[in-house]
Amino acid sequence: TRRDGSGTAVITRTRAQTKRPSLYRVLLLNDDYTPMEFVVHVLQRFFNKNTDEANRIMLHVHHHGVGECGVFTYEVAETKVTQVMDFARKHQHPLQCVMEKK
Ligand code: TYC
Repeated sequence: TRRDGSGTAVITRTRAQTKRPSLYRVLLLNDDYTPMEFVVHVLQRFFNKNTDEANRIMLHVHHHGVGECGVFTYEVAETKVTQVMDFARKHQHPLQCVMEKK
């Protein structure tokens, strides 16, 4: 126990190791209407994928229904989902982006 600047008692406990943050997958979902080029652009713009990787992920989603764009901490994953959903809505595409705990 120590006292802080105002004299308040502060109790701290030691821990064996600091906890690593939980990780979340950000996923794109397939639909019948969003243009393939738009999905490729999203992967390049928000997930920093090169042209080849963006096309590979887009085609994976197109054929399998869902695919991984990246793995992030909670706040970063949440920000990516919001950015993609806002961008899709702005362009009037039904593209869906979601996150799931790893
Ligand atoms: N299925 C869409 C089409 O044929 C392309 C598409 C791919 C849409 C991936 C969404 O997450 C998606 N135009």
